[in-house]
Amino acid sequence: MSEEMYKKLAQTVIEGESEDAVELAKQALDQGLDPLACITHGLTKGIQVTGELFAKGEYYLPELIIGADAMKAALEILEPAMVGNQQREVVGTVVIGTVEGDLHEIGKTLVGTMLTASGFRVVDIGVDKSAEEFIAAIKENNATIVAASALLTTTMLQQQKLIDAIEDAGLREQVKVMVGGAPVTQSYADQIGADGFAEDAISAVNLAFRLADAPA
Ligand code: B1M
Repeated sequence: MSEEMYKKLAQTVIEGESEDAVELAKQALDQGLDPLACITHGLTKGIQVTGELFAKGEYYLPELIIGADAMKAALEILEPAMVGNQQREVVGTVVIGTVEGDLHEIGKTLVGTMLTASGFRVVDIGVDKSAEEFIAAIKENNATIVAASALLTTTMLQQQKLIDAIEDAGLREQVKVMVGGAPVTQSYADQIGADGFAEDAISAVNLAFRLADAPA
């Protein structure tokens, strides 16, 4: 039953059907399905197919936009169900955002939600954020971890810029830097001097616990 639901959820994203996506997300929760599994095996598969069709030239920007909108609409139903399970003390404060020049928000928001559900205080500063905006949020919230997302090969260079700016601001001892996003790799993270790389939201939570020196 769950496999069928995952496929249907993926299809709503591929077809950009926001209303159906919301309806199915509600049904999935009513049926007791795990919201994270619905996201990873359903919605994420759908947006991956959308991205592949876009790369092949079979889909254009409007299809990418309505696919992302359908995914976001379903996430609005599923994500609160994950956070609702939270029963922990605050582990640490994470400032999360997507780097300058990059408007991709879905993965960053999902990572933020999972961190919240795992007991972190998360300050989500949004998308297209400059190094200066990250630094202002780190200072304002006394954050110990900063998580920078980048989805474009061009904008991942901003992650390096952010680390350099954090060093210049004298904050490198205070804050651990984790990076992620589809084009980012462990070797790139090592190259730019990040403290960690996570390829998905679950690994991001595990990494944040390691960086916070707290038991998962
Ligand atoms: Co864009 N886009 N897009 N797009 N888009 C990609 C990234 C692309 C790979 C599509 C493709 O060609 N196949 C391609 C990039 C190519 C490249 O750089 N090599 C691309 C392009 C080219 C573009 C535009 C340039 C298109 C254009 O205008 N011609 C443009 C750029 C705009 C900009 O940012 N300046 C653009 C625009 C858009 C939309 C706005 C239409 C839309 C985003 C809508 C939104 O977010 N509100 C969009 C979408 C939806 C995609 C794809 C299809 C899906 C991204 C997504 O949401 N995935 C994407 C193709 C793909 O990735 N397969 C694509 C689902 C999400 C759950 O996964 O974001 O990877 P993801 O996050 C994961 C992990 O990466 C990780 O955990 C998350 C959860 O598992 N993670 C982290 C992410 N951040 C993390 C941070 C961490 C740790 C882990 O801590 C630090």
